[in-house]
Amino acid sequence: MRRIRANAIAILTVAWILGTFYYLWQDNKPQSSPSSSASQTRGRGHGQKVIPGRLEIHRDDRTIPLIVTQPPRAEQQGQLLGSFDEKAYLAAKQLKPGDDPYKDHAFNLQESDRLGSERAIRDTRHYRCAALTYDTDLPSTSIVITFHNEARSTLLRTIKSVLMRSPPSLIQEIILIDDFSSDPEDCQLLTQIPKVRCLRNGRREGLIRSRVRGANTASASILTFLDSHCEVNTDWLQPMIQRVKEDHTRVVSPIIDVISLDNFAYLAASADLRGGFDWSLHFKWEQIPIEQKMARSDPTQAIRTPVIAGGIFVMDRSWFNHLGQYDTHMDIWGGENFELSFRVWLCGGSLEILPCSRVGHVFRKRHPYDFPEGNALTYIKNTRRAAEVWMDEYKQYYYSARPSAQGKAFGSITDRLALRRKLNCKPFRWYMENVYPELRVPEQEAVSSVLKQGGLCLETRGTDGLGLAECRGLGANRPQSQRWELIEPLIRQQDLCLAISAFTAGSKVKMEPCNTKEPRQKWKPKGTALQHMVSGLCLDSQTPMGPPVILQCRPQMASQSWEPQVIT
Ligand code: LR7
Ligand code: MN
Repeated sequence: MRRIRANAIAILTVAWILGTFYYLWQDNKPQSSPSSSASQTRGRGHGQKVIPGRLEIHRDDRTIPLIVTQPPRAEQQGQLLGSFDEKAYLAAKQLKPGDDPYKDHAFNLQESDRLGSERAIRDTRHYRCAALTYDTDLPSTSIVITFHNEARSTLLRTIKSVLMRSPPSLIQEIILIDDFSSDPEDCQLLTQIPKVRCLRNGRREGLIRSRVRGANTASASILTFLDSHCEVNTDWLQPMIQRVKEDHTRVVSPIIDVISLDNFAYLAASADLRGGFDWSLHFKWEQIPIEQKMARSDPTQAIRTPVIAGGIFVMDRSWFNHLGQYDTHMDIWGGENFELSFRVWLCGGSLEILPCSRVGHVFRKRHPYDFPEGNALTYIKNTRRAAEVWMDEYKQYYYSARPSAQGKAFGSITDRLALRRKLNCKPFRWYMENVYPELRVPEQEAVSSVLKQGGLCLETRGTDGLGLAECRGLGANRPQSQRWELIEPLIRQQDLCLAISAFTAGSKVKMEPCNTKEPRQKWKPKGTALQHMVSGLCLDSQTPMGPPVILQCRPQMASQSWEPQVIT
């Protein structure tokens, strides 16, 4: 009897110890798979979010991710790749000893091959991004990747990073468009990976027509475009789909991190950049304007951008189709990002960069492929089409910056002009004033004019005073005191310029020696009003004979209407 009791106690003790261990183990266990949508959408106030593979420091209430995105465990591999034989795929295309590793792809192929297809990369987002939550019912997306002779290892890494770092429910399919690469198997073999489809062009089409082909076959309601040598980072997709779900007219892109073309290191890009360009339609990254930067209290907020780089973006499929997809008369590479960006802004949409979404891209210094019509001619053809269709009178600056574009063939643009009319898109001037006022128009030839208000003219008095007076003289007989030269941003009279005396409403204006860098001297036309660029206030004559001041802009008011009349 005692023996039985002793045994029972021993059994109970063991069960208790095992139970305790099980309980503790449960508590530490990752709560769901790395990419399940549930783990991404747990609320902020629901305790700490546990993300597998992420090393975290808990300090105050902040969570600072250090290392992220461990490769999936062996058992997940099978599900990820299906029947695909990765080793055989990569082994079939190996560099031979003595081969130049940069020759075929303009990046170090040896290094890319050596890396493997699923390395861990640093989570480069701001730490606050990790605390954001997204809708549980985000729509899924079709990923469209076009390529021409991409290296197998970079192409595969692009695809695997998508499968590893996206909630599976958000990936409807990955559509590869093989733009007539030399080896059809580069694409074909990848269809053994679940969700991957491959379309091969029967001839070289270029990335623009290839993407349209991909978009036309996509079945998800949202399109995601990627270059063929990317690596997506933690939670890259949810922020973009969320923004597009909330407003289908938004076209969004991630911050594009840099993958070194030499050693394939994954490097964080600055979070303070947006897309810009110069008049030759050369894309460049530029600092966010200082006023916008100062107004940004939340580093996770979207950044408005005048143009997108072009390769990596998310767009509602119906919106993409409604806006006329791409200009399919553009060839091979280049210019389509301007055309799309102008069109989106002018026809009712917007473009933004989402700092909580990060995607790495191998930036190269040269094109590793040929352009059947030549690189320069192709770029000119494509950008000329963008300028001719969208830039109205501003296209003259494109031609001054790129004189060689004049007279070069660019095909018919009738259809695109009809599209622009059908969509009732705004004039390019609107884009210049509202989206990209920082893009300065080149200095024009100085033309003298009078600044007329009703029957009166703005004139200078004494050393630095100003006022309205009866307009005097005609043509060459106009007095010097009523002659103005409007050379943005300056309003000049010989060596003196119109300047505000202080940045507050009601401040007087005066004349002082010109200095293009002086913020007090910067003006721009706003309808018939003259707006001081920094204060945002407008030149106002107040009472007809009183000294002019700056006041809140009311373009309807007669006291703010200044009609420049050229003196002939
Ligand atoms: O004939 C071609 N057919 C193709 O399918 C030529 C190219 N391609 C593919 C190519 O394999 C690649 O996947 O098109 C994609 C883009 O070509 P890249 O990688 O040679 O170009 P890029 O990275 O220099 O190009 C940037 O600008 C292009 C202008 O046409 C496109 O918009 C690219 O998508 C764009 N890439 C990005 O925005 C990534 C960030 C780089 C920046 C800035
Ligand atoms: Mn690229």
